[in-house]
Amino acid sequence: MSDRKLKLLFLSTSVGQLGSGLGGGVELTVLNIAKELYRRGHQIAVVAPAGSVLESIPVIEIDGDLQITAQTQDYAAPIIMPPNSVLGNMWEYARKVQAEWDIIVNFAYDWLPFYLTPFFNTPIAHFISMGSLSASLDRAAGQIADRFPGTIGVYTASQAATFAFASECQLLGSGIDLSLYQFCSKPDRKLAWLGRIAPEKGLEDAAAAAKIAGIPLKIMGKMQDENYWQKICAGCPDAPVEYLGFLTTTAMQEQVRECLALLMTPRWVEAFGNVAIEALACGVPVISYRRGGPAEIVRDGETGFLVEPDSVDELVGAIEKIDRIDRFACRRQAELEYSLAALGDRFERWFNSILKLS
Ligand code: HBI
Repeated sequence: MSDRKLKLLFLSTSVGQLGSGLGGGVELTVLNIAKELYRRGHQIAVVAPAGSVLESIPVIEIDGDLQITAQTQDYAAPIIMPPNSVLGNMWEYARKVQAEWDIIVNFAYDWLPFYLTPFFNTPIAHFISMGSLSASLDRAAGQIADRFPGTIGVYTASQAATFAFASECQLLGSGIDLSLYQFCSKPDRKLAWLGRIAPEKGLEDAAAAAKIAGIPLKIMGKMQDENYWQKICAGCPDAPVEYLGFLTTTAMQEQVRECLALLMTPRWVEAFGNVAIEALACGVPVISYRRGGPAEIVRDGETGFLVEPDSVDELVGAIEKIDRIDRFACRRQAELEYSLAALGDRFERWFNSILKLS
């Protein structure tokens, strides 16, 4: 594989500042890939909405109105561009500086970056961070998949399968900085749930399962939909649930590592489920609906359990037999499959193939 050092311009998600949690899993993905490729000697800069922070990685902050989140729109809804679109401003910046970079890497789940691609001279790689949600985006991305083969990357096969251009997608998986997650062999009697508090994440099922199992549930993540949260509390008043807020990775893993298991209750095809590998890295088994990314991550019966989607009873059944899982096997899977080194290799290989380097 070529060891040429590349100049990579990342364009971040358009729905929130990096560090706000509004960008969900893609924030962690952008941070981890930028950190790992920077460590390998590539030149990186990240273009993101003003107010973004990304540890030691240079961020070019762009003003403007945030984009509406795609998952709150109907599939056939027209694309809405706010008056002073931060997404438009980010791509105007990229157009101006494109000659200084080898590749532009798009992390926004939006129609505009795909539409603009043929107007650029510098190659553009698109990392799609969710399954199919928008007819307009699907069409524009399909045209790019045909015209620029190999330039679309995704997390998982089940995510790719939601698109007509599935066979054109590069499967890149994910990865985390394992040194940030401390293994715990002796958990307390509590469960964890991690993620944006929003309907597509199915939190109500985790609360119901915790109530039936009679085990406290610690909830962490960005409070994206307050009404949804209030409805869960009202619907399950005496569930043993506690919302701990949107924590830093260090603080989050201090809570998660002490848990019996992480519950994952996705209503949609979760593109990956970074929270699953964060739990495994702490030695925490994952109990998840057999749906989307988590179904490709969890080794059923070995590093957790996969259950019938939307079945609270099967979540409870898995909770009751969780001590059959060896917590060392969970940590080992994270080390084998989800290290930053493995992630960096996959992304370097992808960029080199786009630049037709060996
Ligand atoms: N919606 N329009 C839009 N653009 C994004 O970049 C976007 C989104 N919804 C969710 C999201 N990004 C991220 O939370 C996921 O990609 C992880």
